[in-house]
Amino acid sequence: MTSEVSVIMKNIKELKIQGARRVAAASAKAFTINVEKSKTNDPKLFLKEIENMGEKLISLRSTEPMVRNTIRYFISRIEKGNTVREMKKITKETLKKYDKQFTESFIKITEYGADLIWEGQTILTHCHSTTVNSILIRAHKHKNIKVICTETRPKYQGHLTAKQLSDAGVDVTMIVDSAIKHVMKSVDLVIVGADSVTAEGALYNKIGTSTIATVAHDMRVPFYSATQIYKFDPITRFGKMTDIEMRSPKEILPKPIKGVKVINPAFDITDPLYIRAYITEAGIIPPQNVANVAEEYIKR
Ligand code: RUB
Repeated sequence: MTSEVSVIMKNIKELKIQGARRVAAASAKAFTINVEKSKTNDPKLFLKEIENMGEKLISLRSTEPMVRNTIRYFISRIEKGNTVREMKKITKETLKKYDKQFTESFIKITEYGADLIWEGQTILTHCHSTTVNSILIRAHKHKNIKVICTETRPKYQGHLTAKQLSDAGVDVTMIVDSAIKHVMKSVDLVIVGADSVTAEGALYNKIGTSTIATVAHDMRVPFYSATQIYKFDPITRFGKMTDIEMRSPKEILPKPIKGVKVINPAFDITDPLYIRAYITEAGIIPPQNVANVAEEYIKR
């Protein structure tokens, strides 16, 4: 493994690279560097080597099917090569195609999401999603909007959200995560990101998302999640669930309190019942349809 790849992996693990999209893009980069640097000329050994690398990248953030889907996307194409030389060439071509889809899907989601927001509305968001921020900044260019964002304990990803929005000129207010119910009466719609979407249309996203969705539902506020189709997790079709990443207790209690146990799940699951729709590159899709649309879309 090259030092560049080790740095990328460390940064993913330590959340210096965070958010499903950025983690997937960084994993694609690490994976392709490794492919390029492989010294073996034996196709079988080469495939074994890159599969191991893929597994390592996937295991860094277990709740990220976008990484798993990305690695599969590469390996399924690379396998078609007969020699290592051919396989390396396929990897380069695949990376170009992947980057193009990655950018195009982001632009489409940004447009569709911004169109859902009306003049004068207040939007609530949670954590840091590059996709949601892009939607909010685009909406702000054409309309007067206000954004409320959570600080997002324990790692405060909401600070990054707030800073980026404020730098772009958006009117942004930060709250503690537990103030959700207090502010919901002044919210017109909720838009959060996504880490994973299941076959039933359930959403895996930053811990606290499902509480926000429940409160929004109780107070009749529409709840949307902005997601690339690539976050759909195909294993959920067969009853398997995405693992929820459990992070270090130190993120919550840097100095342990004697006798106190800590659990620190990074993500939670929002029932499809609470989700108005997913904002995707294929359009605004109700949770019930997301699996079918994803499978059709990925085949193209
Ligand atoms: C980030 C998070 C984001 C999604 C979507 O969690 O939950 O909402 O990853 O982000 P963490 P994006 O900080 O633990 O990675 O839209 O950028 O893919």
